[in-house]
Amino acid sequence: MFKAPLVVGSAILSLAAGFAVAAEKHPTEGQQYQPSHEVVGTAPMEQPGTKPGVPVLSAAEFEEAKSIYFQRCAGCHGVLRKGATGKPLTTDKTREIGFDGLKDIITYGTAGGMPNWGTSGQLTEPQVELMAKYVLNEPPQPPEWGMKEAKDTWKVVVPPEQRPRKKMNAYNIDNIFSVTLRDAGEIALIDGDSKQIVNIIKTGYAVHISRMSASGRYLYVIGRDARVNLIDLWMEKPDTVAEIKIGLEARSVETSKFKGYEDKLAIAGAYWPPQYVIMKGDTLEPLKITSTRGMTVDTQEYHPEPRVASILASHFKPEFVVNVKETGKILTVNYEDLENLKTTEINAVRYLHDGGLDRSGRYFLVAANASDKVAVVDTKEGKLVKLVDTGSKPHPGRGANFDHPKYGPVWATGHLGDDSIVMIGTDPKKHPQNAWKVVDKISGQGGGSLFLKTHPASKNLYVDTTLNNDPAVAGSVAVFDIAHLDKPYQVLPIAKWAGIADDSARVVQPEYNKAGTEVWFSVWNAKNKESAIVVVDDKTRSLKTVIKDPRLVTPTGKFNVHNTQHDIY
Ligand code: DHE
Repeated sequence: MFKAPLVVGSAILSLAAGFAVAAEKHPTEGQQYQPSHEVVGTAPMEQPGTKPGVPVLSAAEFEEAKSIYFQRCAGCHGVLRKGATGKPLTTDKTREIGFDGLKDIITYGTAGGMPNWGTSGQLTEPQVELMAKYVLNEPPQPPEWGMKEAKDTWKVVVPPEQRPRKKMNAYNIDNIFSVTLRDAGEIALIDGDSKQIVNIIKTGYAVHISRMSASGRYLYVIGRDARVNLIDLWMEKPDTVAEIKIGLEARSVETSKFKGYEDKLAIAGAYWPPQYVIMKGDTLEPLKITSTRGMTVDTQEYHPEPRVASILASHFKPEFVVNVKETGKILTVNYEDLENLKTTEINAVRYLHDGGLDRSGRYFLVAANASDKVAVVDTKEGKLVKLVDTGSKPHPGRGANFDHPKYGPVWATGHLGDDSIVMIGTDPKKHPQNAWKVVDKISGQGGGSLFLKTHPASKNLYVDTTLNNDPAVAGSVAVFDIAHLDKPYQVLPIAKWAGIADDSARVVQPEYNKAGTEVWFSVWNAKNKESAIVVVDDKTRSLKTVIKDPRLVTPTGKFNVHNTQHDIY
Protein backbone atom coordinates (compact mmCIF):
# COMPACT_ATOMS: atom_id res chain seq x y z
CA MET A 1 0.00 0.00 0.00
CA PHE A 2 1.35 3.41 -0.92
CA LYS A 3 1.91 5.74 1.97
CA ALA A 4 2.67 9.34 1.23
CA PRO A 5 5.40 10.87 3.35
CA LEU A 6 3.60 13.31 5.52
CA VAL A 7 4.93 16.63 6.52
CA VAL A 8 2.37 18.30 8.67
CA GLY A 9 2.69 22.01 8.34
CA SER A 10 3.79 23.94 5.37
CA ALA A 11 4.90 21.41 2.85
CA ILE A 12 1.98 19.12 2.27
CA LEU A 13 -1.14 20.23 4.00
CA SER A 14 -1.13 22.78 1.43
CA LEU A 15 -4.14 24.71 0.31
CA ALA A 16 -5.60 27.96 1.19
CA ALA A 17 -4.32 31.40 1.36
CA GLY A 18 -4.97 33.38 -1.71
CA PHE A 19 -5.46 30.50 -4.05
CA ALA A 20 -8.36 32.05 -5.85
CA VAL A 21 -6.16 34.67 -7.37
CA ALA A 22 -3.54 32.29 -8.70
CA ALA A 23 -5.34 31.40 -11.88
CA GLU A 24 -2.40 30.27 -13.91
CA LYS A 25 -1.11 27.86 -11.28
CA HIS A 26 -2.99 25.18 -9.43
CA PRO A 27 -4.27 26.96 -6.38
CA THR A 28 -3.16 24.37 -3.88
CA GLU A 29 0.55 24.45 -4.54
CA GLY A 30 2.80 25.26 -1.66
CA GLN A 31 0.26 26.92 0.54
CA GLN A 32 -1.16 25.88 3.85
CA TYR A 33 -4.62 24.47 4.40
CA GLN A 34 -5.62 27.45 6.42
CA PRO A 35 -8.29 30.01 5.83
CA SER A 36 -7.48 32.90 3.57
CA HIS A 37 -8.98 36.31 4.24
CA GLU A 38 -8.39 37.59 0.75
CA VAL A 39 -11.79 39.24 0.52
CA VAL A 40 -11.43 41.14 3.80
CA GLY A 41 -8.04 42.21 2.47
CA THR A 42 -9.70 44.10 -0.34
CA ALA A 43 -11.83 46.23 2.04
CA PRO A 44 -10.69 49.83 2.48
CA MET A 45 -8.66 50.20 5.68
CA GLU A 46 -6.88 53.21 7.04
CA GLN A 47 -3.13 52.90 7.21
CA PRO A 48 -2.15 53.17 10.89
CA GLY A 49 0.25 55.96 11.81
CA THR A 50 3.86 55.09 12.49
CA LYS A 51 6.19 55.51 15.42
CA PRO A 52 9.80 56.71 15.45
CA GLY A 53 12.11 53.79 14.63
CA VAL A 54 9.40 51.81 12.83
CA PRO A 55 9.80 51.51 9.03
CA VAL A 56 7.42 53.76 7.13
CA LEU A 57 5.47 52.22 4.23
CA SER A 58 4.25 54.22 1.28
CA ALA A 59 0.53 53.97 0.48
CA ALA A 60 1.30 51.57 -2.40
CA GLU A 61 3.56 49.42 -0.20
CA PHE A 62 0.88 49.34 2.51
CA GLU A 63 -1.74 48.15 -0.01
CA GLU A 64 0.56 45.42 -1.37
CA ALA A 65 1.54 44.22 2.10
CA LYS A 66 -2.06 44.28 3.32
CA SER A 67 -3.17 42.21 0.38
CA ILE A 68 -0.38 39.63 0.96
CA TYR A 69 -1.15 39.56 4.67
CA PHE A 70 -4.86 38.88 4.23
CA GLN A 71 -4.29 36.29 1.53
CA ARG A 72 -1.51 34.35 3.17
CA CYS A 73 -1.09 35.23 6.82
CA ALA A 74 -4.43 36.24 8.36
CA GLY A 75 -5.80 32.67 8.32
CA CYS A 76 -3.26 31.62 10.97
CA HIS A 77 -2.27 34.88 12.65
CA GLY A 78 -5.70 36.52 12.67
CA VAL A 79 -7.20 39.54 10.97
CA LEU A 80 -6.15 41.70 13.93
CA ARG A 81 -2.86 39.80 14.31
CA LYS A 82 -3.79 38.57 17.78
CA GLY A 83 -3.01 34.96 16.83
CA ALA A 84 -5.15 31.94 15.93
CA THR A 85 -3.47 28.66 14.93
CA GLY A 86 -0.37 30.82 14.36
CA LYS A 87 1.42 33.07 16.83
CA PRO A 88 0.23 36.61 17.61
CA LEU A 89 1.93 39.28 15.51
CA THR A 90 1.04 42.25 17.67
CA THR A 91 3.70 44.96 17.65
CA ASP A 92 4.89 44.19 21.21
CA LYS A 93 5.98 40.80 19.84
CA THR A 94 7.19 41.78 16.38
CA ARG A 95 9.25 44.74 17.56
CA GLU A 96 10.99 42.47 20.06
CA ILE A 97 11.97 40.12 17.21
CA GLY A 98 13.02 43.04 15.02
CA PHE A 99 13.32 43.46 11.26
CA ASP A 100 16.15 40.96 10.69
CA GLY A 101 14.56 38.28 12.85
CA LEU A 102 11.20 38.68 11.13
CA LYS A 103 12.83 38.56 7.72
CA ASP A 104 14.50 35.26 8.63
CA ILE A 105 11.27 33.74 9.94
CA ILE A 106 9.33 34.74 6.82
CA THR A 107 12.13 33.51 4.55
CA TYR A 108 12.90 30.17 6.19
CA GLY A 109 9.76 29.34 8.20
CA THR A 110 9.81 27.66 11.60
CA ALA A 111 9.56 24.15 13.00
CA GLY A 112 6.24 25.23 14.53
CA GLY A 113 4.57 25.21 11.09
CA MET A 114 5.26 28.68 9.70
CA PRO A 115 5.80 28.19 5.95
CA ASN A 116 9.10 29.12 4.33
CA TRP A 117 7.57 31.82 2.18
CA GLY A 118 10.97 33.07 0.98
CA THR A 119 12.90 29.90 0.18
CA SER A 120 9.81 28.26 -1.35
CA GLY A 121 9.74 31.11 -3.86
CA GLN A 122 6.23 32.20 -2.96
CA LEU A 123 7.39 35.60 -1.82
CA THR A 124 10.28 37.44 -3.45
CA GLU A 125 13.03 38.93 -1.30
CA PRO A 126 11.59 42.46 -1.57
CA GLN A 127 8.16 41.06 -0.60
CA VAL A 128 9.66 39.29 2.44
CA GLU A 129 11.25 42.60 3.49
CA LEU A 130 7.99 44.40 2.90
CA MET A 131 6.11 41.93 5.11
CA ALA A 132 8.71 42.24 7.88
CA LYS A 133 8.19 46.02 7.79
CA TYR A 134 4.41 45.65 7.62
CA VAL A 135 4.17 43.57 10.79
CA LEU A 136 6.38 46.07 12.64
CA ASN A 137 3.58 48.58 12.08
CA GLU A 138 0.24 48.47 13.87
CA PRO A 139 -2.39 46.31 12.10
CA PRO A 140 -5.12 48.10 10.16
CA GLN A 141 -8.69 47.50 11.31
CA PRO A 142 -11.13 46.08 8.73
CA PRO A 143 -14.65 47.49 8.76
CA GLU A 144 -17.52 46.04 10.76
CA TRP A 145 -20.73 44.90 9.06
CA GLY A 146 -23.92 45.66 10.95
CA MET A 147 -27.59 45.76 10.03
CA LYS A 148 -27.17 48.88 7.90
CA GLU A 149 -24.49 47.30 5.69
CA ALA A 150 -26.45 44.03 5.49
CA LYS A 151 -29.65 45.85 4.52
CA ASP A 152 -27.80 48.02 1.98
CA THR A 153 -26.73 44.86 0.13
CA TRP A 154 -30.06 43.01 0.46
CA LYS A 155 -31.94 42.58 -2.81
CA VAL A 156 -35.17 40.71 -3.46
CA VAL A 157 -34.97 39.97 -7.17
CA VAL A 158 -38.33 38.17 -7.33
CA PRO A 159 -40.66 38.82 -4.37
CA PRO A 160 -42.39 35.72 -2.92
CA GLU A 161 -45.80 36.76 -4.28
CA GLN A 162 -44.41 36.83 -7.83
CA ARG A 163 -42.83 33.40 -7.56
CA PRO A 164 -44.42 30.20 -8.88
CA ARG A 165 -47.09 28.54 -6.75
CA LYS A 166 -46.04 25.13 -7.94
CA LYS A 167 -43.03 23.62 -9.63
CA MET A 168 -42.91 25.11 -13.14
CA ASN A 169 -40.25 22.88 -14.67
CA ALA A 170 -40.05 19.23 -15.62
CA TYR A 171 -36.84 18.57 -13.72
CA ASN A 172 -36.67 15.90 -11.08
CA ILE A 173 -35.43 18.58 -8.69
CA ASP A 174 -34.67 16.05 -5.94
CA ASN A 175 -31.81 14.83 -8.07
CA ILE A 176 -30.36 18.17 -9.15
CA PHE A 177 -26.78 18.86 -8.08
CA SER A 178 -25.59 22.33 -7.12
CA VAL A 179 -21.95 22.39 -8.18
CA THR A 180 -19.52 25.01 -6.86
CA LEU A 181 -17.59 26.64 -9.71
CA ARG A 182 -15.07 28.07 -7.34
CA ASP A 183 -12.94 30.50 -9.28
CA ALA A 184 -15.79 31.56 -11.58
CA GLY A 185 -17.89 32.71 -8.61
CA GLU A 186 -20.79 30.66 -9.95
CA ILE A 187 -22.72 27.49 -9.36
CA ALA A 188 -23.83 25.03 -12.02
CA LEU A 189 -27.18 23.36 -11.48
CA ILE A 190 -26.83 19.95 -13.11
CA ASP A 191 -29.76 17.62 -13.71
CA GLY A 192 -28.66 14.37 -12.06
CA ASP A 193 -30.85 12.31 -14.39
CA SER A 194 -29.83 13.71 -17.80
CA LYS A 195 -26.43 15.13 -16.67
CA GLN A 196 -27.31 18.32 -18.53
CA ILE A 197 -26.55 21.77 -17.14
CA VAL A 198 -29.85 23.38 -16.10
CA ASN A 199 -28.39 26.81 -15.38
CA ILE A 200 -25.16 28.56 -14.45
CA ILE A 201 -25.85 31.15 -11.79
CA LYS A 202 -23.61 34.04 -10.76
CA THR A 203 -23.00 33.85 -7.02
CA GLY A 204 -20.53 35.26 -4.52
CA TYR A 205 -16.79 35.30 -5.11
CA ALA A 206 -15.19 31.83 -4.81
CA VAL A 207 -18.48 30.34 -3.72
CA HIS A 208 -18.01 27.84 -0.89
CA ILE A 209 -21.04 25.68 -0.07
CA SER A 210 -24.69 25.09 -0.96
CA ARG A 211 -27.43 24.00 1.42
CA MET A 212 -31.11 23.13 0.86
CA SER A 213 -34.24 24.36 2.56
CA ALA A 214 -36.26 21.78 4.48
CA SER A 215 -38.90 21.53 1.71
CA GLY A 216 -36.30 21.07 -1.02
CA ARG A 217 -37.53 24.13 -2.93
CA TYR A 218 -34.93 26.74 -2.00
CA LEU A 219 -31.20 26.47 -2.48
CA TYR A 220 -28.84 28.72 -0.47
CA VAL A 221 -25.32 29.39 -1.70
CA ILE A 222 -22.60 31.30 0.15
CA GLY A 223 -19.51 32.91 -1.36
CA ARG A 224 -16.22 33.62 0.33
CA ASP A 225 -17.20 37.29 0.10
CA ALA A 226 -20.16 36.50 2.39
CA ARG A 227 -22.72 36.95 -0.37
CA VAL A 228 -25.70 34.61 0.01
CA ASN A 229 -27.80 33.71 -3.04
CA LEU A 230 -31.28 32.29 -2.63
CA ILE A 231 -32.27 30.18 -5.62
CA ASP A 232 -35.83 29.01 -6.33
CA LEU A 233 -35.83 25.52 -7.86
CA TRP A 234 -39.54 25.80 -8.75
CA MET A 235 -38.93 28.40 -11.45
CA GLU A 236 -39.07 27.34 -15.06
CA LYS A 237 -35.35 27.97 -15.11
CA PRO A 238 -34.18 27.95 -11.48
CA ASP A 239 -32.43 31.20 -10.62
CA THR A 240 -31.63 33.72 -7.89
CA VAL A 241 -34.65 35.29 -6.20
CA ALA A 242 -32.84 37.16 -3.42
CA GLU A 243 -29.33 37.98 -2.25
CA ILE A 244 -27.46 39.69 0.56
CA LYS A 245 -23.94 40.16 1.94
CA ILE A 246 -23.81 39.18 5.61
CA GLY A 247 -20.22 40.27 6.24
CA LEU A 248 -16.92 40.56 4.41
CA GLU A 249 -15.67 36.97 4.51
CA ALA A 250 -17.72 33.81 5.15
CA ARG A 251 -18.00 30.06 4.63
CA SER A 252 -21.27 28.68 6.02
CA VAL A 253 -25.01 28.85 5.42
CA GLU A 254 -27.92 26.71 6.67
CA THR A 255 -31.72 26.76 6.95
CA SER A 256 -34.27 25.94 9.64
CA LYS A 257 -35.33 22.29 9.50
CA PHE A 258 -37.41 21.77 12.65
CA LYS A 259 -41.08 20.87 12.15
CA GLY A 260 -43.16 24.02 11.74
CA TYR A 261 -40.10 26.09 10.70
CA GLU A 262 -39.48 24.52 7.30
CA ASP A 263 -38.12 27.18 4.89
CA LYS A 264 -38.84 29.90 7.47
CA LEU A 265 -35.32 31.00 8.41
CA ALA A 266 -31.78 30.95 7.07
CA ILE A 267 -28.52 31.55 8.90
CA ALA A 268 -25.06 32.41 7.62
CA GLY A 269 -21.80 32.51 9.56
CA ALA A 270 -18.98 34.96 8.87
CA TYR A 271 -15.21 34.78 9.26
CA TRP A 272 -15.14 38.59 9.31
CA PRO A 273 -16.68 40.26 11.18
CA PRO A 274 -17.00 37.31 13.56
CA GLN A 275 -20.78 36.95 13.62
CA TYR A 276 -23.79 35.01 12.44
CA VAL A 277 -26.84 36.47 10.77
CA ILE A 278 -30.36 35.03 10.90
CA MET A 279 -32.53 35.88 7.91
CA LYS A 280 -36.02 35.31 6.61
CA GLY A 281 -35.91 32.05 4.67
CA ASP A 282 -37.78 33.16 1.54
CA THR A 283 -36.35 36.68 1.13
CA LEU A 284 -33.04 36.75 3.05
CA GLU A 285 -34.23 39.81 4.94
CA PRO A 286 -31.69 40.15 7.77
CA LEU A 287 -33.42 39.80 11.14
CA LYS A 288 -30.74 39.33 13.76
CA ILE A 289 -26.96 39.69 13.87
CA THR A 290 -25.03 38.14 16.75
CA SER A 291 -21.33 38.56 17.40
CA THR A 292 -19.21 35.56 18.37
CA ARG A 293 -16.47 37.62 20.03
CA GLY A 294 -15.78 36.30 23.49
CA MET A 295 -13.71 34.07 25.74
CA THR A 296 -11.82 30.96 24.65
CA VAL A 297 -12.91 27.60 26.02
CA ASP A 298 -9.61 26.64 27.62
CA THR A 299 -7.57 29.65 28.77
CA GLN A 300 -10.71 31.80 29.08
CA GLU A 301 -9.09 34.76 27.39
CA TYR A 302 -10.88 37.25 25.21
CA HIS A 303 -10.69 36.47 21.50
CA PRO A 304 -11.49 39.40 19.22
CA GLU A 305 -12.19 37.46 16.04
CA PRO A 306 -13.55 33.92 16.52
CA ARG A 307 -14.71 32.82 13.08
CA VAL A 308 -17.93 30.95 12.47
CA ALA A 309 -17.12 27.58 10.92
CA SER A 310 -19.82 24.99 10.13
CA ILE A 311 -23.49 25.54 10.94
CA LEU A 312 -26.06 22.80 11.15
CA ALA A 313 -29.84 22.79 11.62
CA SER A 314 -31.18 20.49 14.33
CA HIS A 315 -34.07 18.18 13.45
CA PHE A 316 -34.89 17.71 17.14
CA LYS A 317 -35.32 21.29 18.23
CA PRO A 318 -35.88 24.71 16.65
CA GLU A 319 -32.14 25.31 16.82
CA PHE A 320 -29.08 26.01 14.76
CA VAL A 321 -25.78 24.50 15.87
CA VAL A 322 -23.09 27.13 15.31
CA ASN A 323 -19.43 26.15 15.59
CA VAL A 324 -17.08 28.91 16.64
CA LYS A 325 -13.55 28.15 15.55
CA GLU A 326 -11.19 30.15 17.77
CA THR A 327 -13.15 30.06 21.04
CA GLY A 328 -13.74 26.30 20.63
CA LYS A 329 -17.39 26.70 21.61
CA ILE A 330 -20.46 25.18 20.01
CA LEU A 331 -23.54 27.37 20.25
CA THR A 332 -27.04 26.01 19.95
CA VAL A 333 -29.14 28.97 18.89
CA ASN A 334 -32.87 28.62 19.50
CA TYR A 335 -34.72 30.48 16.76
CA GLU A 336 -38.25 30.42 18.20
CA ASP A 337 -37.98 33.96 19.56
CA LEU A 338 -35.40 36.16 17.89
CA GLU A 339 -36.20 39.06 20.21
CA ASN A 340 -35.25 36.98 23.24
CA LEU A 341 -32.62 34.78 21.66
CA LYS A 342 -31.70 31.75 23.77
CA THR A 343 -28.27 30.37 23.14
CA THR A 344 -26.61 27.45 24.86
CA GLU A 345 -22.84 27.64 24.91
CA ILE A 346 -21.28 24.20 24.83
CA ASN A 347 -17.63 23.90 25.75
CA ALA A 348 -15.79 21.84 23.16
CA VAL A 349 -12.24 22.41 21.92
CA ARG A 350 -10.44 24.96 19.80
CA TYR A 351 -10.47 25.38 16.06
CA LEU A 352 -13.77 23.72 15.28
CA HIS A 353 -14.18 23.28 11.55
CA ASP A 354 -16.53 20.90 9.71
CA GLY A 355 -18.85 18.08 10.68
CA GLY A 356 -22.21 16.38 10.32
CA LEU A 357 -24.98 14.45 12.01
CA ASP A 358 -24.97 10.77 12.89
CA ARG A 359 -27.53 8.65 11.05
CA SER A 360 -30.18 9.11 13.75
CA GLY A 361 -29.87 12.88 13.27
CA ARG A 362 -29.60 13.43 17.01
CA TYR A 363 -25.84 13.70 17.47
CA PHE A 364 -23.58 16.21 15.76
CA LEU A 365 -19.91 15.33 15.25
CA VAL A 366 -17.53 18.17 14.45
CA ALA A 367 -13.80 18.09 13.81
CA ALA A 368 -11.44 20.37 15.66
CA ASN A 369 -8.66 19.64 13.21
CA ALA A 370 -5.86 21.54 14.90
CA SER A 371 -6.57 19.62 18.14
CA ASP A 372 -6.83 16.16 16.50
CA LYS A 373 -10.24 15.66 18.02
CA VAL A 374 -13.90 15.25 17.11
CA ALA A 375 -16.46 16.82 19.45
CA VAL A 376 -19.79 15.01 19.82
CA VAL A 377 -22.86 17.05 20.74
CA ASP A 378 -26.28 15.70 21.68
CA THR A 379 -28.57 18.14 19.85
CA LYS A 380 -31.59 16.86 21.79
CA GLU A 381 -30.09 17.55 25.21
CA GLY A 382 -27.89 20.46 24.10
CA LYS A 383 -24.81 18.93 25.72
CA LEU A 384 -21.32 17.85 24.88
CA VAL A 385 -21.21 14.06 24.92
CA LYS A 386 -17.52 13.46 24.32
CA LEU A 387 -14.30 14.75 22.83
CA VAL A 388 -12.89 11.86 20.83
CA ASP A 389 -9.18 11.65 19.94
CA THR A 390 -8.68 10.95 16.26
CA GLY A 391 -5.74 10.84 13.87
CA SER A 392 -3.86 13.94 12.76
CA LYS A 393 -6.10 16.80 11.60
CA PRO A 394 -9.49 15.15 11.05
CA HIS A 395 -11.39 16.62 8.07
CA PRO A 396 -14.74 14.88 7.54
CA GLY A 397 -16.78 17.33 5.48
CA ARG A 398 -20.05 16.12 6.91
CA GLY A 399 -18.58 12.63 7.48
CA ALA A 400 -19.97 9.23 6.48
CA ASN A 401 -22.55 7.14 8.36
CA PHE A 402 -22.84 3.38 7.93
CA ASP A 403 -23.35 0.11 9.76
CA HIS A 404 -20.02 -1.39 10.67
CA PRO A 405 -20.21 -5.19 10.34
CA LYS A 406 -18.86 -5.63 13.88
CA TYR A 407 -19.53 -2.43 15.81
CA GLY A 408 -22.94 -1.24 14.61
CA PRO A 409 -23.68 2.30 13.43
CA VAL A 410 -20.55 4.45 13.02
CA TRP A 411 -19.63 7.89 11.69
CA ALA A 412 -16.29 8.12 9.90
CA THR A 413 -13.74 10.81 9.15
CA GLY A 414 -10.57 10.95 7.07
CA HIS A 415 -7.56 13.11 7.93
CA LEU A 416 -5.40 15.83 6.47
CA GLY A 417 -2.37 14.85 8.48
CA ASP A 418 -2.25 11.06 8.10
CA ASP A 419 -3.70 8.25 6.01
CA SER A 420 -6.16 6.99 8.62
CA ILE A 421 -9.92 6.75 8.40
CA VAL A 422 -11.39 6.44 11.86
CA MET A 423 -14.85 5.16 12.74
CA ILE A 424 -16.65 6.36 15.85
CA GLY A 425 -19.54 4.33 17.31
CA THR A 426 -22.77 6.38 17.31
CA ASP A 427 -25.43 4.15 18.86
CA PRO A 428 -25.50 4.55 22.64
CA LYS A 429 -28.77 2.59 22.90
CA LYS A 430 -28.01 -0.69 21.15
CA HIS A 431 -24.19 -0.56 21.20
CA PRO A 432 -23.38 1.40 24.38
CA GLN A 433 -19.95 -0.19 24.70
CA ASN A 434 -18.94 1.30 21.31
CA ALA A 435 -20.60 4.69 21.57
CA TRP A 436 -18.33 7.71 21.14
CA LYS A 437 -15.18 5.59 20.86
CA VAL A 438 -12.92 5.02 17.90
CA VAL A 439 -13.97 1.44 17.19
CA ASP A 440 -12.03 0.89 13.99
CA LYS A 441 -9.24 2.56 12.07
CA ILE A 442 -8.15 1.73 8.53
CA SER A 443 -5.53 3.17 6.20
CA GLY A 444 -6.35 4.93 2.96
CA GLN A 445 -4.11 6.14 0.15
CA GLY A 446 -2.38 8.83 2.19
CA GLY A 447 -2.87 12.11 4.00
CA GLY A 448 -4.46 15.19 2.53
CA SER A 449 -7.98 13.76 2.63
CA LEU A 450 -10.78 16.32 2.65
CA PHE A 451 -14.01 14.36 2.19
CA LEU A 452 -15.43 10.86 2.40
CA LYS A 453 -18.91 9.64 1.62
CA THR A 454 -21.33 6.74 1.57
CA HIS A 455 -25.13 6.42 1.21
CA PRO A 456 -27.73 4.19 2.90
CA ALA A 457 -28.27 2.35 -0.41
CA SER A 458 -24.54 1.81 -1.01
CA LYS A 459 -22.09 -0.82 0.20
CA ASN A 460 -19.08 1.38 -0.53
CA LEU A 461 -17.12 4.08 1.26
CA TYR A 462 -15.23 6.56 -0.96
CA VAL A 463 -12.32 8.58 0.42
CA ASP A 464 -10.61 11.41 -1.48
CA THR A 465 -7.00 12.51 -0.97
CA THR A 466 -7.27 15.90 -2.63
CA LEU A 467 -4.32 17.55 -0.93
CA ASN A 468 -1.86 14.69 -1.11
CA ASN A 469 1.35 15.83 -2.75
CA ASP A 470 1.59 12.77 -4.98
CA PRO A 471 -0.39 13.75 -8.11
CA ALA A 472 -1.48 10.15 -8.69
CA VAL A 473 -2.95 9.98 -5.18
CA ALA A 474 -4.53 13.45 -5.40
CA GLY A 475 -6.01 12.47 -8.78
CA SER A 476 -7.66 9.26 -7.60
CA VAL A 477 -9.90 7.98 -4.79
CA ALA A 478 -9.91 4.91 -2.58
CA VAL A 479 -13.06 2.85 -2.29
CA PHE A 480 -13.65 0.44 0.57
CA ASP A 481 -16.16 -2.39 0.85
CA ILE A 482 -18.09 -1.60 4.05
CA ALA A 483 -18.79 -5.29 4.67
CA HIS A 484 -15.05 -6.07 4.48
CA LEU A 485 -13.22 -3.02 5.76
CA ASP A 486 -10.12 -5.11 6.48
CA LYS A 487 -9.74 -5.93 2.77
CA PRO A 488 -7.53 -3.73 0.56
CA TYR A 489 -9.22 -0.73 -0.98
CA GLN A 490 -9.61 -0.26 -4.71
CA VAL A 491 -8.11 2.83 -6.35
CA LEU A 492 -10.29 4.57 -8.95
CA PRO A 493 -8.17 6.78 -11.24
CA ILE A 494 -10.82 9.49 -11.52
CA ALA A 495 -8.68 12.22 -13.15
CA LYS A 496 -7.42 9.72 -15.73
CA TRP A 497 -10.99 8.60 -16.44
CA ALA A 498 -11.80 12.23 -17.14
CA GLY A 499 -9.01 12.25 -19.71
CA ILE A 500 -7.19 14.91 -17.69
CA ALA A 501 -3.65 13.72 -17.27
CA ASP A 502 -2.54 17.06 -15.90
CA ASP A 503 -0.58 16.75 -12.65
CA SER A 504 -2.36 19.75 -11.22
CA ALA A 505 -5.85 18.20 -11.36
CA ARG A 506 -7.10 17.12 -7.96
CA VAL A 507 -10.11 14.96 -7.26
CA VAL A 508 -12.41 16.33 -4.61
CA GLN A 509 -15.61 15.49 -2.71
CA PRO A 510 -17.61 12.37 -3.48
CA GLU A 511 -21.37 13.07 -3.66
CA TYR A 512 -24.10 10.49 -4.33
CA ASN A 513 -27.18 10.90 -6.48
CA LYS A 514 -30.54 10.65 -4.76
CA ALA A 515 -30.90 6.88 -5.29
CA GLY A 516 -27.39 6.16 -4.03
CA THR A 517 -26.48 4.37 -7.25
CA GLU A 518 -23.96 6.91 -8.62
CA VAL A 519 -21.10 8.82 -7.05
CA TRP A 520 -20.00 12.15 -8.52
CA PHE A 521 -16.43 13.47 -8.20
CA SER A 522 -14.99 16.84 -9.20
CA VAL A 523 -11.76 16.85 -11.16
CA TRP A 524 -10.62 20.26 -9.92
CA ASN A 525 -8.04 21.85 -12.15
CA ALA A 526 -6.65 25.38 -12.42
CA LYS A 527 -8.96 28.09 -13.69
CA ASN A 528 -7.35 28.21 -17.12
CA LYS A 529 -7.33 24.43 -17.56
CA GLU A 530 -9.92 21.77 -18.27
CA SER A 531 -11.87 20.40 -15.30
CA ALA A 532 -14.63 17.79 -15.24
CA ILE A 533 -17.17 15.89 -13.18
CA VAL A 534 -16.78 12.13 -13.22
CA VAL A 535 -19.79 9.96 -12.46
CA VAL A 536 -19.05 6.46 -11.14
CA ASP A 537 -21.47 3.56 -11.09
CA ASP A 538 -21.52 2.65 -7.42
CA LYS A 539 -22.32 -1.04 -7.85
CA THR A 540 -19.62 -1.85 -10.39
CA ARG A 541 -17.25 0.96 -9.33
CA SER A 542 -16.72 1.68 -13.01
CA LEU A 543 -16.88 4.88 -15.02
CA LYS A 544 -20.42 5.84 -16.01
CA THR A 545 -20.12 9.34 -17.49
CA VAL A 546 -17.77 12.27 -17.71
CA ILE A 547 -19.44 15.68 -17.65
CA LYS A 548 -17.32 18.25 -19.45
CA ASP A 549 -18.28 21.75 -20.47
CA PRO A 550 -16.18 24.88 -20.92
CA ARG A 551 -18.45 26.51 -18.31
CA LEU A 552 -17.43 23.97 -15.64
CA VAL A 553 -14.56 26.10 -14.30
CA THR A 554 -12.86 24.79 -11.13
CA PRO A 555 -15.68 22.56 -9.84
CA THR A 556 -15.24 21.62 -6.16
CA GLY A 557 -18.23 20.92 -3.89
CA LYS A 558 -21.37 19.24 -5.24
CA PHE A 559 -24.62 19.13 -3.34
CA ASN A 560 -27.38 16.75 -4.34
CA VAL A 561 -30.73 18.34 -3.47
CA HIS A 562 -32.32 15.32 -1.78
CA ASN A 563 -29.23 14.22 0.14
CA THR A 564 -28.46 17.74 1.32
CA GLN A 565 -32.08 18.42 2.25
CA HIS A 566 -32.28 15.27 4.38
CA ASP A 567 -28.70 15.24 5.72
CA ILE A 568 -27.93 11.95 4.00
CA TYR A 569 -24.22 11.19 4.09
FE1 DHE B 1 -14.07 24.52 2.81
C1 DHE B 1 -17.03 23.14 3.91
C2 DHE B 1 -13.92 26.45 5.58
C3 DHE B 1 -10.89 25.41 1.97
C4 DHE B 1 -14.41 22.94 -0.19
N1 DHE B 1 -15.26 24.74 4.43
C5 DHE B 1 -16.42 24.06 4.72
C6 DHE B 1 -16.92 24.50 5.99
C7 DHE B 1 -16.05 25.45 6.46
C8 DHE B 1 -15.00 25.59 5.49
C9 DHE B 1 -16.16 26.22 7.75
C10 DHE B 1 -18.17 23.98 6.68
C11 DHE B 1 -19.41 24.69 6.22
C12 DHE B 1 -20.66 24.14 6.86
O1 DHE B 1 -20.83 22.91 6.93
O2 DHE B 1 -21.51 24.94 7.29
N2 DHE B 1 -12.62 25.69 3.65
C13 DHE B 1 -12.78 26.39 4.79
C14 DHE B 1 -11.57 27.13 5.08
O3 DHE B 1 -11.40 27.96 6.01
C15 DHE B 1 -10.52 26.66 4.15
C16 DHE B 1 -9.56 25.76 4.91
C17 DHE B 1 -9.66 27.76 3.52
C18 DHE B 1 -10.40 28.93 3.00
O4 DHE B 1 -9.83 30.02 2.99
O5 DHE B 1 -11.56 28.79 2.58
C19 DHE B 1 -11.37 25.87 3.16
N3 DHE B 1 -12.85 24.21 1.18
C20 DHE B 1 -11.61 24.69 1.03
C21 DHE B 1 -11.10 24.38 -0.27
O6 DHE B 1 -9.98 24.74 -0.73
C22 DHE B 1 -12.08 23.55 -0.97
C23 DHE B 1 -11.52 22.13 -1.17
C24 DHE B 1 -12.44 24.10 -2.34
C25 DHE B 1 -13.19 25.37 -2.36
O7 DHE B 1 -14.25 25.35 -2.99
O8 DHE B 1 -12.76 26.37 -1.80
C26 DHE B 1 -13.22 23.56 0.05
N4 DHE B 1 -15.46 23.26 2.01
C27 DHE B 1 -15.42 22.77 0.75
C28 DHE B 1 -16.62 21.96 0.52
C29 DHE B 1 -17.36 22.00 1.71
C30 DHE B 1 -16.61 22.84 2.62
C31 DHE B 1 -16.93 21.20 -0.75
C32 DHE B 1 -18.70 21.31 1.99
C33 DHE B 1 -18.51 19.86 2.23
C34 DHE B 1 -19.79 19.16 2.52
O9 DHE B 1 -19.94 18.02 2.04
O10 DHE B 1 -20.64 19.70 3.22
